[in-house]
Amino acid sequence: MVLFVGGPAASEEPMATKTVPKPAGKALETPDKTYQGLTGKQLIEAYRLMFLSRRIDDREILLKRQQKIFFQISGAGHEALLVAAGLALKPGYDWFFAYYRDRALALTLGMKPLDMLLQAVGAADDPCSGGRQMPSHWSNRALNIVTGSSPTGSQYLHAIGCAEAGRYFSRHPEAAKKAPGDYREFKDVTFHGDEVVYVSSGEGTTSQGEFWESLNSASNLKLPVLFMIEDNEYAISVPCEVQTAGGNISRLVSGFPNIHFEECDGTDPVESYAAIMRAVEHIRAGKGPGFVHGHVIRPYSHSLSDDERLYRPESERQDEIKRDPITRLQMFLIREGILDEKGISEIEKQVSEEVQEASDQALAAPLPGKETILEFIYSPDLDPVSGRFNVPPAPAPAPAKPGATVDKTMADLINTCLKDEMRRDPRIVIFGEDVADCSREQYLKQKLVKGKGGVFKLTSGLQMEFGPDRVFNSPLAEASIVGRSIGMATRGLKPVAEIQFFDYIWPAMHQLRNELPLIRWRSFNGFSCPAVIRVAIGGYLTGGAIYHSQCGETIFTHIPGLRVVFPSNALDANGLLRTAIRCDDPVLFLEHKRLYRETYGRAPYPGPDHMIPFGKARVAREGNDLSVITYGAVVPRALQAAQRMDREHHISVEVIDLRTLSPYDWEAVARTVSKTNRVIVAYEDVLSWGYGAEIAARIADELFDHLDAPVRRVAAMDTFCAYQPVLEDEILPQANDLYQAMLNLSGF
Ligand SMILES: Cc1ncc(C[n+]2csc(CCOP(=O)(O)OP(=O)(O)O)c2C)c(N)n1
Repeated sequence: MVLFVGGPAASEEPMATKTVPKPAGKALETPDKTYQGLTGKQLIEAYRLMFLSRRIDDREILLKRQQKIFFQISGAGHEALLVAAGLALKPGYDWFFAYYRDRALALTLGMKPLDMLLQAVGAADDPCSGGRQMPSHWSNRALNIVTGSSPTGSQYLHAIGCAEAGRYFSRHPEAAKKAPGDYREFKDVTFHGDEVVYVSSGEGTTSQGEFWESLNSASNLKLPVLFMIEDNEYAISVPCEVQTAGGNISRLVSGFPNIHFEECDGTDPVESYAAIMRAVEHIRAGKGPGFVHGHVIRPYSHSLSDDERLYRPESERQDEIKRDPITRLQMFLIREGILDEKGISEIEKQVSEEVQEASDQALAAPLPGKETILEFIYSPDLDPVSGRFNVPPAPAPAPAKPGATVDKTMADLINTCLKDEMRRDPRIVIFGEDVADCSREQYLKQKLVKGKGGVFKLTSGLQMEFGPDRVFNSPLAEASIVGRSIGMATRGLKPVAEIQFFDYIWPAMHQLRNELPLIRWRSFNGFSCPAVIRVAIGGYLTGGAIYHSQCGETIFTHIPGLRVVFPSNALDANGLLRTAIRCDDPVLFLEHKRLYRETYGRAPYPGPDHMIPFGKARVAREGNDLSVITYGAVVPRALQAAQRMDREHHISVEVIDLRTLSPYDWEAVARTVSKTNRVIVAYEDVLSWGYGAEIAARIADELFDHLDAPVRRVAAMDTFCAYQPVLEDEILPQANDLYQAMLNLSGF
């Protein structure tokens, strides 16, 4: 008998044949017998896939040792559970957020050994990422395997958003229609009423907050999500009893309502399949999520960079090897008379040949050209900088009564933009903390309450007009708001989610830095997630203090793949928000709280189609002697200072409002600096390492010949914003600070 003992293969002989013949030998003594619904034929196929998965791992290990690939992490020991999951689910129908140990799942769903080895070598034709991601970061659009990342746990929230999107499209199939002229033109939508969204991780990852946030929402909303926990008892070197109170994740989560729970021996494909099928049945019936906790083994250390002998004694490792799923299935097949030793050897020979051939092909494959590096940071289809997004305001209607004003605040025109866009595009959903008018809808229906619609009332009336499927409150969990948006947008919805205060954006940082802007680039345009995240930002509030006054936009402009917008007035907010919604890239839309209802910058309603392209600055004030480059709430302060300079010193100051910070309008900067030869960069965030540093550095670098004076910055002090208004005034840049800087620079 050929027994597979679970060690990496030292070498594999190149094989001559190309075709994969059927296994010879004695097979299927009892062809009609099934095992928890699996036929003998399916079990033979399961064995083939499990062995194939292990052989690819072994091959990668060999290649890594030969320095032909650069990283290896194996799925060894997890194969039985994952082949069972692959057999229970439908590729291209269900959705998959798989983690790095899910090689056997990916193979069962239809990925090929060559696909995997092309990724391992980092080939141009790596179908998962075009040579950008480490091996075992699965992605395949046709199979609905959504690009995965390396951070453990962030995928859970994407699965929630994906499931919500599937449900939304099932309830509102008209929303799935393509429409020309905006992101929908490039976003195909497929959905099925009984689809399952699979998401997996190891047991260590269940320590992440994102796992708990996702369980909370899946359970509460009865979402069709299959949670798969592959418990190999270790997270690198940390054992499960250190990760999880009581040492068993099933016990901890058992109180969540609506979930069907299963705990199984994940080294046994038959038991695993039965457990997964029961969970899948519950999910497809619309009863809620399933949770399968499979106990597996990890015979190859965490990764090739880890040596588990440093923290696991030999006795423990030997015990584990006795549970090797490949050996177990092999013995099962023989015992049950499904396949004999000859048949098994035949399968193993075929698999070895296939892997050898794929490996040879991958090693000969062309590498990615350096010219591809910047491809797919943003949408290749729709450029929000282009003239296509330039739609001037419609003419303002005459005031109803003489003397009455038609001017609207920034808050009004953001609200109006959301309403107009929601009427136009049924794929838009709005959610966040407190954004609904009233979660207990009956109060609205009975007219017992007026409704809230956001702590700043920016989403007021939206739930009443568009209903709770499209406008709803989220749990108080910022990572979840952004993570769910990513899952929704990946499926084709357009979430316009709200983070209530910029000060509380940080729990979502992982999603904003490592996921949202990377989906397109890391999948080589396989997936995209053009979500809009609106955030109330900034100080000058008198009493906002530290945690209601923060800026910090620079941290986000530092992220490739994310558009960052920061309007200073009502009309721009309206036109830029519409561009954000209609475009095909993820956008962080920063709304200054102090500007929401200012008298400054009010404007008439510009109609339902007004758009401003990104990366086009506005000359807020023409001038000849000195330039101020700024944005947000510093714009009105700079204008005030400029007027005073004119009044008191006849010095004419030009004020440039950047409007969008990434991309930004370098041409406008160059134009004004070449004209006035003196420049201040002004911003509300702390001075050091702020947004102005980049602009000032580039001016010094590229416009040195045009400068008659050093580039100056005016910004907040390098501290936090204090509560007491006397301190706040001192800390944040005021019109007088700008005036002093202008005076000083003009005399340089
Ligand atoms: C957020 C995050 N923190 C740390 C890591 C480094 N890391 C990679 S895998 C891993 C252990 C994961 O353990 P577990 O979830 O049990 O899965 P297993 O690898 O055992 O299958 C760690 C700490 C990471 N990738 N992401």
